[in-house]
Amino acid sequence: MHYETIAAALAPHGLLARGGFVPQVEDGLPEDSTCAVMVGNAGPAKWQAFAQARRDEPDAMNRWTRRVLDPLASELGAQVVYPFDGPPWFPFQRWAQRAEPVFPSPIGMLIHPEHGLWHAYRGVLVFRESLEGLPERSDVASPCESCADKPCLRTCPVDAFGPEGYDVPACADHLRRAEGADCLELGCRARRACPVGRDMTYLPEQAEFHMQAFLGSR
Ligand code: B12
Repeated sequence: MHYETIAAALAPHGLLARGGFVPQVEDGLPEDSTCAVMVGNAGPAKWQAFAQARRDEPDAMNRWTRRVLDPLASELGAQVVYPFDGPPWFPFQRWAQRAEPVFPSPIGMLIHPEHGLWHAYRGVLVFRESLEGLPERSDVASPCESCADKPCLRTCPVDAFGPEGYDVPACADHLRRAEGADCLELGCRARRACPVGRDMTYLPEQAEFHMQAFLGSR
């Protein structure tokens, strides 16, 4: 199987092959696997595919993801593992850092040099056979290293991102109040303050969907 075949199968669904890694025993993936390919999204492309295919159901994005990736994995001869199956959660952010140049940002999410903070993961395809054409992880620095200003740490209206990590209750309480409408409807203000990958910013309806899902999960 060639990596480009996997990327081509994902593309009609607005999804990207986002590099791969060689599973180790501690990753908790099937023992006979030799290669894992991260599946994710960046910018509005996945939203556009999802909006056309979505059903009126609870947990709509995750269910759509299963409807897309379960059959695609069988066609490709792979198994699929999802970021939303848990707890315990599979360590998607750790895997992502092995697969491609993404780095922890000051607000916890991983930053990508081109997609900025406007990207996420929808699954990992796990292969028994070895793959051809797997891209090597490129060796670039985190864009946060050269960002002196760090507007992401100064924009949250309730200072949810601090040295102690992410204050989830403070963020969620704010989103439930009238003053939180901006974060709820357009997406996290700290995320929007980041200068990297501005052209990849989620669409307002996409951002609101994710913020509502976050509130609904609590
Ligand atoms: C539990 C969880 C949450 C919890 C707790 C987050 C926290 N305080 O860590 C809650 C519900 C609050 C949450 C919220 C959000 N989350 Co969340 N979440 C997860 C989940 C399911 C498990 C994380 C975990 O504990 N893993 C277990 C450990 C062992 O794995 P790990 O990879 O080594 O852990 C890393 C994280 O804990 C991370 N981390 C530490 N502090 C923070 C803070 C934040 C805000 C985030 C996002 C991550 C993070 O650092 C660790 C080392 O790399 C992951 C999916 C997954 N399976 O990884 C998504 C995930 C981390 N979330 C994600 C996102 C996008 C969000 C939201 C921004 C969603 C939104 N609204 O758009 C919000 C944040 C709210 C906001 N202000 O916008 C993305 C991050 C993508 C990226 N670019 O890095 C993930 C990977 C899901 C995905 N499908 O891609 N999330």
